[in-house]
Amino acid sequence: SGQSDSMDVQTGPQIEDDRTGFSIETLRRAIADNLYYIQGKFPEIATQYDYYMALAYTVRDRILHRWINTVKTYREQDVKVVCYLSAEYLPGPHLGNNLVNLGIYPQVEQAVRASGLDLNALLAEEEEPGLGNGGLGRLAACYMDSLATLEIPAIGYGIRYEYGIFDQEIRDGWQVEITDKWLRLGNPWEIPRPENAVDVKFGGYTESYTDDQGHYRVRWVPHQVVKGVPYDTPISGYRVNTTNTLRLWKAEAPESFDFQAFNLGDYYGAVDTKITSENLTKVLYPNDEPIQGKQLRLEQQYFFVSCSLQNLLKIHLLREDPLETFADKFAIQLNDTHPAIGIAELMRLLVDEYLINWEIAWDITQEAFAFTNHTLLPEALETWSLELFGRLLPRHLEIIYEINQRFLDQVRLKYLGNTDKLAQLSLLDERRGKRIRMAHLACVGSHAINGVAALHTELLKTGVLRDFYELWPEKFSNKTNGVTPRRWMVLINPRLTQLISRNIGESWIKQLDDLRQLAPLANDPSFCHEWRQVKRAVKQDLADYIQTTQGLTINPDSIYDVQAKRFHEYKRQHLNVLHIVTLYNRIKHNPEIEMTPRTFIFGGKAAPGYRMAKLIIKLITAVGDAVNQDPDVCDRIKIVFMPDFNVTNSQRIYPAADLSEQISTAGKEASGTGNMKFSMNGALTIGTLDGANIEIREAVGAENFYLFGLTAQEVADLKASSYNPRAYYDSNAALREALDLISSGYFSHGDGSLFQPLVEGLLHHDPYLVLADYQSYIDCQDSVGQAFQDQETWTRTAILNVARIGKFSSDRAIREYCQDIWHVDPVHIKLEEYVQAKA
Ligand code: NBY
Repeated sequence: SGQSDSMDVQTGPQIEDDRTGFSIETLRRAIADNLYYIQGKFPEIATQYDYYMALAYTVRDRILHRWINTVKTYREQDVKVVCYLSAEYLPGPHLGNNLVNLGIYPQVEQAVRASGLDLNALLAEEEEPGLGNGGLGRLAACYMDSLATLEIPAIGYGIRYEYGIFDQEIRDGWQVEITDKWLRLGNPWEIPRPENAVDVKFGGYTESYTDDQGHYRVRWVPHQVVKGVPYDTPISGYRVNTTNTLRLWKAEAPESFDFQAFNLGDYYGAVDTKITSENLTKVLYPNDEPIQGKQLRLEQQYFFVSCSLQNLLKIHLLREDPLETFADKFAIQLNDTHPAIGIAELMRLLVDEYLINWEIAWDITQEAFAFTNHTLLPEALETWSLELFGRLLPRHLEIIYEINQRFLDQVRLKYLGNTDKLAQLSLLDERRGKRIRMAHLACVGSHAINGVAALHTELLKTGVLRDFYELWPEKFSNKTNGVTPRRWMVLINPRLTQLISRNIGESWIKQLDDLRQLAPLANDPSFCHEWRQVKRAVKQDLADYIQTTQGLTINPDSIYDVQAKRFHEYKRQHLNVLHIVTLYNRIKHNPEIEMTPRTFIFGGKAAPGYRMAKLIIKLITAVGDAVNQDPDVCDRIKIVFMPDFNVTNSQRIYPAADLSEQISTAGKEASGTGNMKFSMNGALTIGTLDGANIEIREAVGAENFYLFGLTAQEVADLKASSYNPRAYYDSNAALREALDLISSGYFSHGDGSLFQPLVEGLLHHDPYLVLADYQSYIDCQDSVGQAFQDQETWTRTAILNVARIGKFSSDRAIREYCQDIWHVDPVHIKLEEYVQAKA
């Protein structure tokens, strides 16, 4: 398995090294050593967390060996490197994933048992780095996994937030936010590299000067300087030696500034600088839409992008490559517009600091950058006011003016006299105060632009980016998202993994299309029986967990109907609630009614300032309180809200789901990635023709997918023809009854006002067409309920879903990025004997 390429060459008696060996005894001794020498503890006083740390360091040592060989090889071979720029990463807990990738899960399990411990208990001790909001941050993590597994040289650059996404608690049915102190007990997976710190400038002014050769130059005199310190985390690949780097930047005060203040006797000023500097990377903004006008957010973006680009230039020059070849050595991917300031920053570095002329610098920049868009909601496109931007980044504002002027000159040639086109394409939005459009900057400065699902890319071309598509159709391509099967199948669903591998071997873990070999087994009764047993066991696990954590009893034979994702009106968790209330009304009207038992499981966070999203959470818990207790219901319906949906908690949920709710208004969800995780674990999908749902349905077959709702085109048409939600209410008795029950105060102790904003919003505005899709959704859910009665057919359908889901591996997505956008090739990493490596 490539664990020790050159070790077998050695002859003679051999004791495995404590830091590289894989035998159970060596691992056991390494854990004991690390407990003693790293944690400074002995068994009598060691906590589970101490043992987790000891084990984490044991695994890290094995990874380090591969990591160092990887870095060495990249240096020596002068390879082209992918640089993924993302303000967010949600890697999830590292330990279990690294055990899977290294192929030492069984050995470590035994070594831990030999130490009198339980591996699952130790795994549960890890605090996950919640350095992202949702899909966008998790996508970055899946892509880092696939890059390493495909042996592609890559660096992920981001921000080391001291506080990640808040922990969610539910109190009295409402979301309460708790600060996420994930670094409190230390982080064994990161290595600080203070020697590679860089300075980042902010504020001040620019001035021009003439250099020795008589060239006109600009110098930026900043008001403040912040130091960026990199913290590196190894990203292992699956059963390969390749171990890439996730480099996250922490902001600190630069020493020189402190000294200045101290010398002047300004102690408070010095400490103050330190505090303001460190504030920069203190906390992740918990919004999954741009935050209007928050200076600190722009500071975060510029900070990590400047650190990263300075770092790349340093690497490039260390290799003694000329600057002109920069784009041959680095492919820089912008994960949404959050790092788009990088385009102006690379121009500044090349033109002002490295004295390259503008045209050459611009060619390098355009060739290096590529841009991924993740949203279709026009209100979610990032813009910055000129005033704020110019105050913080005066030189970048000048550079953006220059980029814009040259760009618009080009546009003018193409669209003679068409001033509307100029205004539409400009990097500056001249309406509603002057603002910089970051998506326009990203498009102009990149050689490639992509959406994240086929429909999304098509809608970009005809919607928010249509003018750019008209100008440069060749820049556009689709890259449908994918997720890593290592974490989302192998790690989280060992039962299913073993069943699959016992039948078709293990190749699917790296070649997910090989799951196709399962298709014939869908007709094999004994395989189907085993599949059902696996599902049943996994559902029992979740039932046990819910019993222990919430004291709620759920029925593992009921349909687990799951909606787990951020709370957003366009994702329509409230449509799901209307279905629940409709079923409840049916029971109240006819207590004897036949109904397939269902457990509705919700999970997800709302942005702290998003009132409607928080009210929808309250509605779910309120309906749950009423329905779960009602003796008439007789356990036919149960509602569970799983608090604090994050990577760790999601890992219990995906494997247990029977039904995956992907019910966004068509044309609003760029792709979705949870939809893929559910399908991979054998859930059937109920969904609209939105995002990647469309491609999932195509892949698994229309007959194996529960489709409902308006199409994106029908949504657009209905909105254009003055949609009247009230008419649906008036003409649909069940819908009316459901909404009336909510307004009546039935779920709010008689308080008829609590859910008014929600109900009134639906009746009078309903921007996401909940009422228009209601009946179609109910009908579809009724057929789901029917279908679940026939377990044989249901299981067959689930197996076919898994057999045909191969396309949605992030390996496929990354291969497409490599071929079409980055033009990078795999680099095989051989392991040197580590004693030699050290010498
Ligand atoms: O990106 C999500 C999309 O909604 C989803 O459809 C897609 O599958 C996924 C991956 O492509 N977008 C998303 O998660 N966005 C954010 O989390 C986000 C975070 C911060 C900001 C904007 C969006 N921000 O402006 O600060």
